[in-house]
Amino acid sequence: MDANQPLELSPLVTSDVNPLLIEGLTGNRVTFTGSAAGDSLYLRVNADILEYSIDNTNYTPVELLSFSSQTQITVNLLAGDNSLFVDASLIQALQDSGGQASFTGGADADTIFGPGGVNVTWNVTGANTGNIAGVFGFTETENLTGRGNDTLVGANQANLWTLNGNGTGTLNGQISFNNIANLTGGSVEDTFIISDVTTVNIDAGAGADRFRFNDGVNPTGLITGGAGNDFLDFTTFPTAINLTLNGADTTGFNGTGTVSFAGIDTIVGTENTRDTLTANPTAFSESVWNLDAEPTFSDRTRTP
Ligand SMILES: [Ca+2]
Ligand SMILES: [Ca+2]
Ligand SMILES: [Ca+2]
Repeated sequence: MDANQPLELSPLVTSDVNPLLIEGLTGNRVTFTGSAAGDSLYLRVNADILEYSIDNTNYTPVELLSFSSQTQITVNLLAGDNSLFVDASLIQALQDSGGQASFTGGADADTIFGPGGVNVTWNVTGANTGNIAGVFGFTETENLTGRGNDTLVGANQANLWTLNGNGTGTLNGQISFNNIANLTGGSVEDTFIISDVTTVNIDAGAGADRFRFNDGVNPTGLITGGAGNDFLDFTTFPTAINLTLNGADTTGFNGTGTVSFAGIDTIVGTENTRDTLTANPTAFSESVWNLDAEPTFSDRTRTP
């Protein structure tokens, strides 16, 4: 959906997507209310004044509103496939002032487009709920689109992540995300199913986390298991893998090869008999291989 989307609609429809209401405006509060159809709203701050637009071309200042710790900007776009575009200048103004903003997508599929020019953290705290950088909350939101080197953080619950493109995927089947460079799991089990080529850095956080590689690999992104017994699982990977263990710390082994990884404790190979696992001879003073039915490697401190 591009910035000019409302202009592509026929004139008959345009009048129905424009009735954006500005309500409850005081010195520190304002509410934007959309229509029952799909609405687009662009928010930015220019010279300390909040400005809004429906087409990213014509902006209207909200001069009565000033930024302080009391500031509350509420956006409720009601039903329809809504799009909210949050400029970096607004995130900055909220962070500087201690003010807050919130977005309610309403029914249907709603998208937040994050700020460009800065790297922000998107925190998902529940079903279709979370915040950007702790200052811009959202609920009833189905799609998150990052810009730049953004990070998406899952809640401290069992999470299921699917990656089906570069920086693109879903979280718990509820939120889809695009153009996200870094994913951070919660404190318990996160499962990442990687089904396309990605270059995302993934830190699964604490808990017993699993990275399952289907058709996809992560050629330049780093896979970090963190604390807990974390799995690299190539059971359904279509070709042989080659991995080299380069070291270990208290969170597990790190290495390179088909994927680059750290904090990993268990590796499950493919069905292919040509998988290789190599221990970098300069990395370990002791290498103990136990080649029984469930082979193990140990440097006598950690066993994957
Ligand atoms: Ca709407
Ligand atoms: Ca985790
Ligand atoms: Ca680990």
